[in-house]
Amino acid sequence: MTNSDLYDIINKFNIQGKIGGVKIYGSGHINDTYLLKNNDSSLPDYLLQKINNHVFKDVDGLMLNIDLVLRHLKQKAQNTAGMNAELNVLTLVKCKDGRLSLVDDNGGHWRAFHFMKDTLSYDQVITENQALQGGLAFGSFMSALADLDPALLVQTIPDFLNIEKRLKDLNIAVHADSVGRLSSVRDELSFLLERSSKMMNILQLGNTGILPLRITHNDTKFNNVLLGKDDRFQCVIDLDTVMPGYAAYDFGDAIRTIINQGSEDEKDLSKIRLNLPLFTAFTRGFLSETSSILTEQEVQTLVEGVLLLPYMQAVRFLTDYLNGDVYYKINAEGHNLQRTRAQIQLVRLLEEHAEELYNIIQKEWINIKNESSVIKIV
Ligand code: ADP
Ligand code: GN1
Ligand code: MG
Repeated sequence: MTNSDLYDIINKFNIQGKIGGVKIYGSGHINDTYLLKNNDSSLPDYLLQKINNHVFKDVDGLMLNIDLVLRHLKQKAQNTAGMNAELNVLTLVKCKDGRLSLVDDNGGHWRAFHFMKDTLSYDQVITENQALQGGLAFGSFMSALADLDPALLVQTIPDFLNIEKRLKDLNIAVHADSVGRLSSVRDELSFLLERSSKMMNILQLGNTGILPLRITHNDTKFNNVLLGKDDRFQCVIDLDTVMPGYAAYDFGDAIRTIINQGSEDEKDLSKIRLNLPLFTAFTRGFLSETSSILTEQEVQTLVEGVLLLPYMQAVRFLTDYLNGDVYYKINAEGHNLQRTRAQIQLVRLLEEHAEELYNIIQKEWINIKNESSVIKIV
């Protein structure tokens, strides 16, 4: 994509001022992101994104979801002390023709947001405060959407976190073995298949109505929260997968990136270690923001989400590896296998510590419930 192509696209958005510089931005695996620097520093910078329409087939539906969710969140922020609709909720920039996204001459789909000044996102969590802030961010996001009907949102990727469907896709990839990689992944495959039935529990509890379907983010890795001054959480981003889901999905996917001392694709598996203080801090933040909406059953299943989400990620990475790397961006041959191995190692450690994690969640939950009942009595 040349700079002149990019400027043709930029000029079709309702952008204030003049854009003086464009740079590739972020570390996402799906979309392409650009930071647009405004020549006038009193006007906003912008974030332009090319939406991956091989992954998101219904871009119009996706943009309507995002617009609806942002309008709901902005209204909530306006009515909440200490919140600011401009700073704490993403602002979508429409096209000059009033549409939410545009299609370029090559069929590429584009959208733009205000760039949140003086914020950072982290691929890796360092401090307990950051983990706490992540919990507050994703917890308040879920709470603020608890009164919006999930049926109003389209499924931007059908069965996105449906583990039964993900295992079927893995099975198809195994049988096709389209690029001849199956013989090199026998150990990883056995590890995943041995656990398949036990990983169905959340889905089954959801299907029988024991777990409520709510609006969830579904991609709560830690770099999808922007932190501002003093690492205070400012804003939840990356809303492409906001759709109906279960609370344990958001809790589990956030913990996947927060508790792991190594990176998501760590090559040296000995570097994958659990950081329990970070887990506790995130749990505290998340539960304190969701204590008035979560049911006891949801709290009971949070630890299962912690096991399920890295497991599902391993299933998805391995499927993509077997399919010849057609879904996630990769930086080298074998990257998806390396990611699979790192997630499997994480699942191993999480299984060993599952009881401890469950006890931490229970302890935090009881403390928060006690605190809120004391406040009510007072
Ligand atoms: P992806 O789907 O590729 O992960 P994101 O929407 O998460 O795309 O954006 C990629 C990165 O760009 C984020 O991790 C964050 O660092 C940055 N970013 C995204 N939106 C904004 C924004 N509105 N303001 C500032 N930074 C942003
Ligand atoms: C992708 O776009 P990004 O990098 O935030 C993926 C998530 C995975 C994540 C793993 C639409 O998220 O589901 O959890 O990679 N998004 C999609 O890092 O598949
Ligand atoms: Mg992202």
